[in-house]
Amino acid sequence: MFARTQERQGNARVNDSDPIIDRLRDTLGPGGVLTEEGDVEGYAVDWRGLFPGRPLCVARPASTAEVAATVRICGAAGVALVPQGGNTGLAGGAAPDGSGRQVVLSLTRMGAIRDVDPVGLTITAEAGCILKVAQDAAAERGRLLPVSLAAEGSATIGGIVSTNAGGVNVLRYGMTRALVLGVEVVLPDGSVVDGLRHLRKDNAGYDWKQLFIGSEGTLGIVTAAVLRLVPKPVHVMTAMLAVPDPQAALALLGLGYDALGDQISAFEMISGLSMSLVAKHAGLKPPMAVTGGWFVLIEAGSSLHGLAEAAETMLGDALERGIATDGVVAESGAQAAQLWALREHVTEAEAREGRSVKHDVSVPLTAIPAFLAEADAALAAGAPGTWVNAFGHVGDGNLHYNVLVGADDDAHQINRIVHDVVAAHEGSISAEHGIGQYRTGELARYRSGAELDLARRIKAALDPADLLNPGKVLPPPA
Ligand code: 2HG
Ligand code: ZN
Repeated sequence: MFARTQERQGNARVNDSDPIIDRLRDTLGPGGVLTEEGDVEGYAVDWRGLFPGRPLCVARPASTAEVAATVRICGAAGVALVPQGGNTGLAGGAAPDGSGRQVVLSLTRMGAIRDVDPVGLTITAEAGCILKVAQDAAAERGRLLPVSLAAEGSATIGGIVSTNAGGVNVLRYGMTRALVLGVEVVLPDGSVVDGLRHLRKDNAGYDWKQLFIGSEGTLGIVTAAVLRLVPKPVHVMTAMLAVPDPQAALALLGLGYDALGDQISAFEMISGLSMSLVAKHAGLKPPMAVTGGWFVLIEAGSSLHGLAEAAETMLGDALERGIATDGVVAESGAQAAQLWALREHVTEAEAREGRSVKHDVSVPLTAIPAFLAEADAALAAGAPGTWVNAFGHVGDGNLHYNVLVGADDDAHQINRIVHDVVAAHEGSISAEHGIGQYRTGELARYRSGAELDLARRIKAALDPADLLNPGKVLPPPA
C-alpha cells in the first residue's frame, strides 16, 4: 500500500475574479475555495499526469449541506462540477477539462467515520474518508472491510463507491457494489437524498443507489455510504508460487478451490516481466528466481483451524503435478506483507519504466490463456517493438494488460488491437477502472447503440443540463 501523489502538474492557472468564486467563498468560507496556482495544481490533473486540466477553482465543502449549496451555486451559473476524491483513478474520471470553466468539487474535507457496527456488520463513512482509515476502524472492532487495492492509502470511500472499485478481494467479496448497503447523494439540482440504510434486505421499490455506484459522479455526488463488513478471519495464509504459464495458473486456481473452497480471498497473477520491473524500480526482491514464467499470489482466510494444512496439500499437489515449479508460504504477517508489496508495486514500477498504454480488461476466466496468446501475437504483428506488462486479478478474469511503448507509438491503434481481441472473447474493455475520459471512445465502439442510448436517457433524466462531470463515461453522440 502506498500513497499516490501527483508527479506532474497541470496547467492550473485560475481566474480569481469570477463572481462565482465570491459566492462559493461566502458559503464555504475562505478555506473552502482554492484559487492559488500552487494550491490548485494537485487537483487539476490525474496522478499519472495524463489528463492535465485547468479548473475555475477547487471547492472543498465540509458537509453534505455545503456540497448541496456548492451544486446549487454552480448550477445557477451553468458551471459544471467535477467531483474528486483521492484522485487515484486511472481513467481521468476526476480531472477537469482545460476550459477554465469547471469547478473541481473535492470531498476530502468530509472524512468522518459516522459509525462502525460490529454486530450489524456495517461501517458508515463520509465520502472523503480514506479507504485505509475505514479499514483500520473496522479492524479495531475485529471486522474486515473487504475492499483492498494498492491505492488504499489515498483512495476515498466516495471514489470507491462512485467508481465501483474492484481490487484484490473481489474473488470472495465482490466489487464495491456488492458491499454498499446505502448511500447519501447530492443530485445535480442540489437536492439531498438520504438513503443511508443499514438493511441487508430492502426490496421496497427501485434500488436507486445502484445508479450512483460506478457512474463516476456523472449522475450525483455520493457524500456518504454504508458498507458491509465481514468478520475478520483469524487465520490467513499467503503464498507465492511460480507457474510456467497462464494455463497452469488456472489449473492452480482449480486446485485451490478443491483444497480451500470459499476461503480463497485473492488470486493474483504477475508476469515474470512485471516482477523484473518491480525488482528494478522498487528494489524489492522476489522470493524465487524470475525465469520468464509467471507468479501467482494466493491468499486465503478462515476462522477455523486447518487452513495451513489445506494450503500445504494444495501446494504439494501443485508441485507434484508440475502445475507450479516453486513456491513459498509466508510464515508471518511481515512475510505476507513482503509478498503483497511485490504485487502492489507493479503500477509504480511500470510508471517509472516509461510510457505505457493501459488496458483493464476482463474475459471469461477460461479464455485468459487464449486472450494472452492472441493479444501478444496481434501486438507483435501490429505494433512491433512494444512489450507487455501483464498482471492482475486472474481469479476474477481481470487482467491489466499494459503495453509499454515508445514515444511514437499510437495509443489508439494499440487500444484497438487489444480491445478487438477482448471483444472476440466477449470480454469487457473496463473491468474495474471505469471509463472516465480515457475510454469513452472505446465504449462507443464496443457497446451497442441500444445500451448507449439507455445510458444517455438516464443521464438526461437526472442531469438534463449536463452539470455533473460532463465528458466522462458517456461518449458524445455520434
Ligand atoms: C492494480 O490492480 C490496479 O494494481 C492498477 O488496478 C492497475 O496499473 C494498473 O494498470
Ligand atoms: Zn487492478
